[in-house]
Parts: sequence; C-alpha cells; structure tokens
Amino acid sequence: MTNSKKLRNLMEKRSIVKVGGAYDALSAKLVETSGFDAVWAGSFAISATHALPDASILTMTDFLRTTENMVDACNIPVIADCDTGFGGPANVSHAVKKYEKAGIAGISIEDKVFPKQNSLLKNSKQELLSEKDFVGKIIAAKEAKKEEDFMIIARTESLIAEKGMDEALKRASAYENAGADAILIHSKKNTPNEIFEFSEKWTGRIPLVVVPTSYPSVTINELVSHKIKMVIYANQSLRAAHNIMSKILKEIIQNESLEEIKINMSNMEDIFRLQEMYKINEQEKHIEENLKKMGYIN
Ligand code: SPV
Ligand code: MG
Repeated sequence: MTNSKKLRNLMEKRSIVKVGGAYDALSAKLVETSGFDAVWAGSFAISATHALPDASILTMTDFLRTTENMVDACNIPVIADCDTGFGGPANVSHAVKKYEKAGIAGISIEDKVFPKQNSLLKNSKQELLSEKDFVGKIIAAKEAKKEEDFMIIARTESLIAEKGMDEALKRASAYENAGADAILIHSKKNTPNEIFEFSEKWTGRIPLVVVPTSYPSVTINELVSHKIKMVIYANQSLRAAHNIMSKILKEIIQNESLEEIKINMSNMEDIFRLQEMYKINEQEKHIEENLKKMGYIN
C-alpha cells in the first residue's frame, strides 16, 4: 500500500490523526515507535538542524533529501512542510512530482509571500500572498500529482497575519474549491479560541488540521469535539533534543569524568536497536550458512 493511501485510511479510521514532528530519520523513527500515526517533516525543525533560520533559506532539494531519509526509515506516512511551495506554480508542480516520487504521503503549502518567516516568530513579517495567486499554486499541485491519494494540505496564515476570521474562512473555502484535500488553520494565540471559532464556522467538506504549539493546553478531546481531524506536534522533538543536548554537553565540559554526568542518556543498546545493527549479524550468519551449503566454507 502506498504511503499516501495509508494516510487516507488513517484520515478515515481515526477520530483524529496524530502527527509527530521530526527533523531527520532518527527522530522520525522515534515518532513512529512512540505510536504516532504519521510524521511531520517541518521547515522550522529541519532548518534548525542546519543551524539556519526558518525563512525559506534551505532549498527544495535540501528539504527533500532530509524528508526522503525519514520515508526510508519509517513505515508510517510522512507529511512534508513545503512552506510557500518554493516559488510559483511551476515550482509547486515540480515539488509535488519529486515529493510524490520519494514516497512522501502529502505536502503542506502556505499562503504567504516568498521568502516566508516562521509563523510564531515575534515581530516578524507575515505577508499573505493574494488568494488568486495561492489558488493558482493549489491548482498546480493538484494537477501535478499522479496518485489521487497524495494529500495537498492548504495552510492559511490569515490568522497569523491578523487578517481576521472572515478572511481565513473565505480563503479556506477558495482553497477547497481549487482542489485542496485539507485545510491547515494556523494560530499564534495562546488559547485555542480562534481555532475553535474557525472550526465552528467552517462549512467545507475537507478536514481541518491544526498545530497547537502556541496553545499547548488544548486537549485531544477538545480538538475532536471541534471537528479537527489532524493534530501536528510540529517541533517538540527538536526542542527536547536541543534542551537535553545543551545540558549534557555543558555537564561534560564542566566535569572531570563522564561518571559525574547526572542527566540520563540512552544507552548504546537503544541506538543499536534503532539503527538495526543486529540485523547485520543475522545477515552475516545467514550468508555463512549459505556459503557452507555451497561448499565455500566448512
Ligand atoms: C513547522 O513546524 O515548520 C511549521 C509550524 O510550519 S510553525 O513552526 O508553527 O510555523
Ligand atoms: Mg514550517
């Protein structure tokens, strides 16, 4: 079954699809083994692991390479954050073709002007692209995909850009008409109220997706009861890794020996299992048995 079909099935079967943010194959694999339904390859986290701003600095190829590693490591579907689609409609078409070919289950594109800045950055420039131009990108995305199931998530930044609820609803509706498969409604408020208002007023047929980074107190039950079909925990894995890594490195440099380190680390066994080191031993045994049978060794 293709990854995009897997994602479509999850959208049908689950009351809410839980998506965990990742920034490389290791974190994507941990998202999978922790029980999430799908992986979010987010531009903030991937840019951060390159120690670069989340501001359309990395290229499509950079994001694709990282996301392909995640797909190769995982059995669950991977959804790629494609920012503004890397340019105009022609860039969106190209991205959709490449991402679909790489086994990515779907992409998200947002209605901001290129170059964009992270939506949650204080005092940042948050300029919306015209509705018409973004609809053009959705048409390009829809026409470029080969598989019907490949999911095109249209993300409106109307609330981030403080353009109001009516604008958000009008744009979401236009994006549905243009062929989007889901609407990501993003908010920078520290309560879920405007997301709930949006969902209550939303009369479209396609599902709603949210990223509750700025309103972390929202519960799964509240999201489900407000008809939210997908929740993306976009950057917690990155922030956790950054936190623990900074602490442990400081401890190591300040202490005489590793024995004095108080912070828990995973042991090497945990990592060996994740990278499937033991499979190599099994394979070697298997090859040896075959070589014996074939008379190459005794
Ligand atoms: C990301 O994870 O890159 C996102 C979500 O796009 S946010 O950082 O909130 O913009
Ligand atoms: Mg992003």
